[in-house]
Amino acid sequence: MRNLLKTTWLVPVFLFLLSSGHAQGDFVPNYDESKIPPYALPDPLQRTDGSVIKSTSDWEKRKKEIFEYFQREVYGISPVWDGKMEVREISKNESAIGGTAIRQELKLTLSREGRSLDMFVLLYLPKSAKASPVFLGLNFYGNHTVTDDKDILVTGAWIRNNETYHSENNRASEKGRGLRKDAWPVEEIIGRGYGVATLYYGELDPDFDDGFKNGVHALYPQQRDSSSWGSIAGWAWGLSRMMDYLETHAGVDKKKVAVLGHSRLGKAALWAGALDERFAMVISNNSGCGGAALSRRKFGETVGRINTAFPHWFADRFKSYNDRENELLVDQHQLIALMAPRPVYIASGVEDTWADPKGEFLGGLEASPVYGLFGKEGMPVSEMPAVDQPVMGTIGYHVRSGGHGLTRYDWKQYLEFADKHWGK
Ligand code: GTR
Repeated sequence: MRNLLKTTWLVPVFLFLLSSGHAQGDFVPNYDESKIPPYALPDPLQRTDGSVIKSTSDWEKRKKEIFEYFQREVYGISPVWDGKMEVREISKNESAIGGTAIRQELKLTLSREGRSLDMFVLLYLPKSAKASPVFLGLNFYGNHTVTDDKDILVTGAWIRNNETYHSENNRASEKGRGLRKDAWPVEEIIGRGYGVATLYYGELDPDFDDGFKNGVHALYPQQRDSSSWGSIAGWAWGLSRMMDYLETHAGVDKKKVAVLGHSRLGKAALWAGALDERFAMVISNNSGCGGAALSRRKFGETVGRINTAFPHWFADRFKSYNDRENELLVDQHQLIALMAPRPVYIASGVEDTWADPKGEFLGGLEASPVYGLFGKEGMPVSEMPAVDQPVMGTIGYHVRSGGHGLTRYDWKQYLEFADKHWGK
């Protein structure tokens, strides 16, 4: 009994480590550049039959090949939306952010074959006679965490339990209000003439392994197979539904919607950009493994590790590449290439070694030849820039000081990148 008492305290610690995805088990991450296994990257400009891509029209065929491969083997195939969306405004403030912005909360209800799903969107637009460009991104802990604004609804959606954000019994609480405002500098974004739209990602698909019974997957309860959509594809698919709505909004410049995400949501933003070309700009913040970082480097988090810690994120087939990255016919630079010729920004944190900053940089660099095909400069440098020295071609990149997170510094670069490409 004494022995039992001595060790039972380990159980919650173990469960915590498991849920945070960093439980190591037998897995020892490599953080040593000299121990990266030898690898050859698949060439984005060569088709699987060996033919070389020389024109943008050839690229369309290659792009389809790459996209379908990612869909089938990595993220999973998501359905073409064939349901109905009902929009209800649940609040409007014509004088938000000191009178400079219009704030709306909208409930988008998706329904299909007698099933439905609610999405609560928070939207800030600058008060302006013109339609505004918008940054669209999912948030981690609910819309009420994004700003101090007392009026924002705390929805009853399933949420991860988390002491910092005051969620208990898998429900968010009032106490979480404003706790993520540093990651969402709304006032600055509005001040620069941009709007911002966000939604809690767990409303699209709660982030746990439930056999794909809830969230957007429940709208399509048909039999699943090993290539069906995982959670990342579900979050990306939800971003497209938000875009369906934004396109109808007179205050939104639908040709200038940037999709942005941090970490697992950075992976989702990249996949959303690949799935949906209405996203005119794509921003990946610290997206790491399964995002911008090259899988073949096996630096920090690996394919095997991510599929073990998060078995619900990708298509089941992706698990067959655990520890067999070289057998994939793609690597993540080709995901970035799918955005071409649209501007894409990749950001790393120098201490965020789990996400492999260098691998994220190389993901962008190796996508650059495809931008070249369009007469555009992809990554404007061939060596990884120094810390806090952003570079901005049609592909932008920075590695900032500090670790994993979406910071004001990151936003500052995104605003500048958008100004640069959208002519402000
Ligand atoms: C980690 C996971 C990463 C990253 C991160 C996050 O635990 O291993 O791939 O997505 O979570 O989303 O914060």
